[in-house]
Order: sequence, then structure tokens, then C-alpha cells
Amino acid sequence: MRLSRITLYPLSMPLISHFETSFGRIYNRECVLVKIESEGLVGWGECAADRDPGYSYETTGTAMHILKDFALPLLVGQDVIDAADFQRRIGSIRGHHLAKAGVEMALWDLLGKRDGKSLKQMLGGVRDQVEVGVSVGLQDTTADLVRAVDGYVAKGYRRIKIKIKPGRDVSEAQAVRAANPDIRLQVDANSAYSLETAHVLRPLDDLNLLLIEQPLFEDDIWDHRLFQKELRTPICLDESIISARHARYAIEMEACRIINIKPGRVGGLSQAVEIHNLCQPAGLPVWCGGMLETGIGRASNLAISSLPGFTLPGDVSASDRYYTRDVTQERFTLNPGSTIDVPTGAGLGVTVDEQAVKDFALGEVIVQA
Ligand code: OSB
Ligand code: MG
Repeated sequence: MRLSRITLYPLSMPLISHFETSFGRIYNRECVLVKIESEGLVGWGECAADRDPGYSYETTGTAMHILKDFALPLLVGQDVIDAADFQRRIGSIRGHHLAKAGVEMALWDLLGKRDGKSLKQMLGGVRDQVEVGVSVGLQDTTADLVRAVDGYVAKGYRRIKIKIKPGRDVSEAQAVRAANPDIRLQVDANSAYSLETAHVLRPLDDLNLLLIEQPLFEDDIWDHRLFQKELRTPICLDESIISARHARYAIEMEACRIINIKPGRVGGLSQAVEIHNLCQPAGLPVWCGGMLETGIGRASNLAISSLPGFTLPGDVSASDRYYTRDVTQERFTLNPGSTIDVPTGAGLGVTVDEQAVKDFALGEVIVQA
């Protein structure tokens, strides 16, 4: 499709409740929306970079720079055929996966709208509903955490993830486990430990956790292998898996037994599908991670979660876990059984509320042929 105009909207979305991880606390989620206009159609995508380089070196600022100054000039006025063609065209830009993935998502939305196909159909999804859980941030006290988890369990979430950091790890997990003996429970350290300090996590092995997510540094696949050998609980990698090659390294090194797939982190939905296709024959379950997405990125996460290898519940919670007002007309709700429906409309299957986009936008950049 000939891409005539691409608009970037850096957004700031107020969260219903603040979200704290080992790398910091946020009250507003920033991201960048991508709008592509082509042949009378409009496609939307979401770049999951945040304001600060805590989770990733990328920020909304670097994403705006890379897209405006390097990626979009390679695309506007061009006839871009599909995601593979898109990846070839931007192949000269090193890294910046979150930025690239936002544009790839908008391209998928556009192609789906042209062909009358849902993203689920295009990616090879096989489920109409997907199992989901909720990722609960660090709270001020352990009692607050147990209360927050209680609230989500009462809403129907059957899989809970809690964030941990040094000093707030085993104690938090033990308290949540004691209050919820049967719930599917997992923890996420967001790279807060080294092999030397991670020994404090050993007691987590007695809590019947589904997995321990990204305990060690993001660039340390080898030490994850060493740590995995010490644990019965599966390690799941998030930050470390930035490409299909890194997924292969982790599988071959036995550095983890589960992979969290975030299409943004790996440079796009096409790369996410590749990792899924690599993990399936290797026997590694995968699940879809979340980045506190708006309705746009959430629709995309639900579609990819419907692929056959996504056998663990995703961090793709209902809209009301995040935002009172979203940028899509649709709001995603939790079904009994801790599932959410996968959108069925063409492309992402959502209708963007352009007034909401304008209200949350911190700016606007237009690149055209
Ligand atoms: O590590 O999975 C993570 C949110 C922002 C950045 C990194 C992570 C997260 C989450 C939230 O855990 C998942 C969600 O979107 O609900
Ligand atoms: Mg994570």
C-alpha cells in the first residue's frame, strides 16, 4: 500500500492507580501513537516506549526522534507490501524495536482493513477468547499488596503477577501466597538482581510459582542459565529476549523454560510470531507480556495471544485495570474464567476516538510525501 502520510502522537494517559516496578513508579503512562493514511484507509499502531529509560533504553523521546528523522522518511510515499517488506525497508536502523513495532502494528491494521481480515486471522490465531492475568505493581506495604491482589481476585483474575525488587521480594511473595494458597502466582524482578545477589530469591522455590520473570540483567542470558540450574521454578525471560536470535540463544543455553513475548520489545508482530514459531517445537510455553497499553496496543496483544503456543495467561488485563478513559471506543472486559474476547473486526478491530487522542496528546508530528 502506498503510505501517503504518517502522524505521530506522543500521549500521556493518566493511570487509574500508579504502577511501580523495580525501576520506578509512574502515575501517567506515556507512549506514542502512529497513524498511517493510505489509499483512503487509516491504520493505527502503538509504540510502547515510556517517558523514562527504565524498562528499555528507548523512551518516547527517542522513539519520536528515530521515527521522524530516520524511519518515516524511508516509508512515506512508498508502496509497502507487508510486514516483511517493512522490516527490509527499515533494516538499516539498528535497534529501537519499540519505535519500529509501533509502525508495524499500524501497517497490520491497514492491511487488515484493506483485506477485511482481523489481526487474529492474519497472524494465525486459533482462539476466540484468551486467558489473562493481572500484573500488580509494588505497593507501599505488604498489607497494601495483599489488599490490592484481593481486589483483583474479587474481580475474577485467576492469575496474579507481583513485581519484586531487592528487599521486597520473598516476603511479598510469601504474604500473597499465604492469602491465596491456590492462585496461579508469578513474580517479575525486571532485571533487579545479579547472579551474586539473586541467591536471596531461593526461597521462592517453595511457593509453587508459575515462573520467575527476568531476575537478572537484561544482557545476561548466560547468568540466567546458571541461575536456572539452581531453581526448580521456571525462569521466564522478558527484557533479555530482543529478537528471534536471542530466543534461540536462551533455548539452546537452557537459560529459561518460558518466554514472555512482547511484540514491541522484539521489533514488531512479525518478529513476535517468529519467536512463537521457534518456541513451539522446542516445547517452551510463551505468553504475551504487557506494557500498560492503550486500547490500540491491547487489541494487538489480544490477537497475538490467540496463537496456539500462547498457553500461559497474558498480562493483558481489562481496560478498567488501567484507564478510566481510553483512546478506543471499545473497552475490553474480563469474562468469567479470567478470559478476554479477541477482537474480530478488520485489522486491530478497534475504532479510535480521535478526540481522546487529541486530548491526551502532548504534541503531533506529521511526515508526508
Ligand atoms: O516487565 O512486564 C513488565 C509494564 C511496563 C513495563 C514492563 C512490564 C510491565 C508490566 C505490566 O508488568 C503489564 C500490563 O500491561 O499489565
Ligand atoms: Mg516483565
